[in-house]
Amino acid sequence: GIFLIVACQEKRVIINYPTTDLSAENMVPLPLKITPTNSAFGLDKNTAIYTSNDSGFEQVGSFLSNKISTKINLEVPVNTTNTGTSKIIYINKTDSLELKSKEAYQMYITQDSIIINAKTAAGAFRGIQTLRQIIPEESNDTLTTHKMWLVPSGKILDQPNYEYRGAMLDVARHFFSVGDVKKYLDVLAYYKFNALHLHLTDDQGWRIEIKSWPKLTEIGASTEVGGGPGGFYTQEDFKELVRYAAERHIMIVPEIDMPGHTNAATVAYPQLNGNGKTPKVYTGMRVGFSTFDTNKDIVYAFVDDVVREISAISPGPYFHLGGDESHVTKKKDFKKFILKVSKIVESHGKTPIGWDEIATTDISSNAVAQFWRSEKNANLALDKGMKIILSPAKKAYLDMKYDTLSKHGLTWATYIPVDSAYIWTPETFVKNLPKAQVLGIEAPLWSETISNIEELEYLAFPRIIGYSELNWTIKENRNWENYKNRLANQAPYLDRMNVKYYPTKLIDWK
Ligand code: TNX
Repeated sequence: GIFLIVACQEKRVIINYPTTDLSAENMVPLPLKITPTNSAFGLDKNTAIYTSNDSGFEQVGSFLSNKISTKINLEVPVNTTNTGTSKIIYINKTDSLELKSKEAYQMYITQDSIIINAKTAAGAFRGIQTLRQIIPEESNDTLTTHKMWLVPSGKILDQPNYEYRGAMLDVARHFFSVGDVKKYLDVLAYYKFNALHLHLTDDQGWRIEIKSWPKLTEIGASTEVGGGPGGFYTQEDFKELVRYAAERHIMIVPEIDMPGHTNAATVAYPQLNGNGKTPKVYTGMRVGFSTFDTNKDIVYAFVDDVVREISAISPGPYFHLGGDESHVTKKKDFKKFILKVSKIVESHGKTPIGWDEIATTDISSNAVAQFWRSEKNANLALDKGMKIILSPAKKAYLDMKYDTLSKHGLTWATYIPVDSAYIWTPETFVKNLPKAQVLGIEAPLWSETISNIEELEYLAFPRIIGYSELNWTIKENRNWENYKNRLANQAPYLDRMNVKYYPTKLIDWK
């Protein structure tokens, strides 16, 4: 609009920019369509950001300004009334027909301006991640006397391959602080993820305050795998994580794993226990030994309280009820429990998600099955018309070791080196997979073998960056050789973020 006109009337020196190639930039995930025009936008002290008059778009503008400042130490004002600026980055809300999804965006980069068009603030937010990636680390213009960062010109049209692009973090086996999770969220946002699933409870710990059942955290949060101190999020902590994630257009998906994986809950409240043994604190790594008593009313009253309290502080559409590895729950009890709990979840306004075992029950087709191990269960879910999330352990488990030398991780599914994590086709991974029934890929990070942020980063990075591309970039545009080079060039960003990624020899790190 108006700022564009002002900028164009501004007298400016015509600079002969070097020839550039926007399509050769190291963008991850790779955008849908890139059309280079071989010139450049010179980002400098005369640049200002303007946004549509919409609070979501204004927030995106401020976010971009902050990130430019931390990357290249340049202050770019947002929606300033000072007319001394001659170049603009415009973040614009529009209904262009070319934008096919809420998260789609267009970016037009010319000598005078960068215009990012999106239907929603989420789309604009995805767009500014791309822009962050193509701003050079160092001032690289030799023709001006002041510092200038040349952004290659051209047009980008971009949209996600899948609507749900997730990471999961197990904070139950080992607890991770609010600060750790925020750091993870920062990097997930840069690679266009939009969901963080928190595995909040398991045999070893209960990690979220429930006001109506206080012993869950007073007793159930007191330890973790290996006997360390454990920990938990207060509801205020959780709200802060939700807020921080929302600022990055990422939804938090809370998981309370049941009826198995419930030892910590039953240590706090033995009346919930259904395995016939006296519950004791557990700090080992076995699975499948615990269960709620699925025949007691008190258990369903408990679940209702827990789901209500968490749903009240989770604005996202989903609630994950677990359902995996309930090896000591009778089959018929498991079926009854999952059905009842899924109805409780729906009664609190949320769509249930569960691990693929839930497809063996009569759960409604509105529920989502997370395929982790059983292709048979995945097919059951698809036959019922359920949507699925793809987390196949052999390809997408971040807790699998890279190779025999890995310092952390498990091996039960396989080894997953960085190339193997990228080279697979989620679109055809399950037989007869209708694309419309796939929400997207989620990469789980189970934490039996990791107890701090550095160890988390060792397993998550760089593999999770590959999942961002499988999730965002269409199959036809994905290619390992090409990705490999773009991944190598993520090193300066990861270093700046102090992310201790595993420096695999498969990549020629820059
Ligand atoms: C299986 S994946 C589990 C988790 C473990 C993980 C370790 C799933 C739904 N259940 O309880 O942490 O393996 O890789």
